[in-house]
Amino acid sequence: MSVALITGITGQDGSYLAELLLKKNYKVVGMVRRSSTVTFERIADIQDDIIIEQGDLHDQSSLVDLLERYEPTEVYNLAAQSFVPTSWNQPVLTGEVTALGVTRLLEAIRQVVPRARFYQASSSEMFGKVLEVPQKEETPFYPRSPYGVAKAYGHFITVNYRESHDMFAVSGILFNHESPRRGLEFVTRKVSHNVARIKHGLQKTLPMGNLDAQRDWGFAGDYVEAMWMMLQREQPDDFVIGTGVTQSVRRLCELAFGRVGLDYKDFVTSDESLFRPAEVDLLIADPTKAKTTLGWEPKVDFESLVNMMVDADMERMAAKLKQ
Ligand code: NAP
Ligand code: F7E
Repeated sequence: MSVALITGITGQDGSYLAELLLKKNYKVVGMVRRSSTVTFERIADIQDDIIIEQGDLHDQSSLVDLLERYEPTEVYNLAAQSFVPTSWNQPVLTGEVTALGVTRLLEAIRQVVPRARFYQASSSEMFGKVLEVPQKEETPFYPRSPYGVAKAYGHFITVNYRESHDMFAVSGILFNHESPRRGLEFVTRKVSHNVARIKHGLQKTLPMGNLDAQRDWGFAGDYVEAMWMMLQREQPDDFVIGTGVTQSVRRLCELAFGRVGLDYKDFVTSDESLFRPAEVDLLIADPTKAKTTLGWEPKVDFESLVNMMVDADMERMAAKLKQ
């Protein structure tokens, strides 16, 4: 039986990946960090089908212990401090978890299960102030935040373990991907959640940052399939995963408010504090290699994604108000 260890299983991607691997009959072990309250909302439906173990990317011995006990055949490193604005306020923590945490895990794998296949959750934020449009596997990095810098470290240490120790270690350079399970602070979910609040009369305005920023947004459920596909190949390799289409935050607002019959211009206000010290203005993927070599393509387009998220938040809000 294939055994997968997922770090970050309580996050958006961890929950979708765990569901995918269960369908493929994997034994799924999810690493969670200790907290005073339970953070299993996203994995509530599958909690009885997976094994949940405590561990932390700060703590090497917890990683070694998990690998020794479960001997996973595949390890997916999805855990990270993943919110870009927080990385300016907590740059050292971001480096500890999002960068050095990757080395801790790779080193533990090298010592305990060197034949295990390793997936690193790299990010389009590494392209930052882009040096090429669209961005592909060979595009040089120019990260614009401590988060992007930490991810560039995680990317290169993964390449380095592959080349130094002959490990099956790969990096998926994923562009923004969203879902109704996205954290509330990220822009798509912030908008869908607040559209539902405004439509239900719970608030009147939505303060936003840079509406001109452009992102290549896809659906998280599609993107976890690419993670799995990358670990099934004969040779380890890195892939850019995205849709190849870019949209502005303004267009996101227009579509999301439009979905419930409202005009975003009547509600969205500008809040200087939400602008970033250094912005990533334009991201757009060239996913040709993923399509031709991996056979991966996104199934959900941007408008369907926005509709899915707004509809889910409208339902959640209606259910909450009924209680
Ligand atoms: P997310 O929802 O923020 O989930 C992050 C996960 O990491 C959570 O389960 C969190 O646990 C866990 N975590 C944080 N610090 C930890 C630590 N010290 N030790 C162990 N676990 C820790 O992120 P996501 O959107 O699912 O993204 C998954 C991964 O892909 C992340 O590495 C992210 O940086 C990367 N990525 C995401 C995107 C995207 O658009 N979503 C694009 C490219 C790359 P708690 O639940 O306890 O907080
Ligand atoms: O911002 C602009 C903001 O926070 C997107 C993470 O998953 O994807 C994500 O990083 C854009 C930025 O995601 C608001 O300035 C405007 O240009 O949703 P976001 P992100 O920073 O792109 C990458 C690939 C990752 O790897 C990360 O882990 O939206 N924006 N107004 C705003 N953003 C937020 N959050 N809130 C606003 O009010």
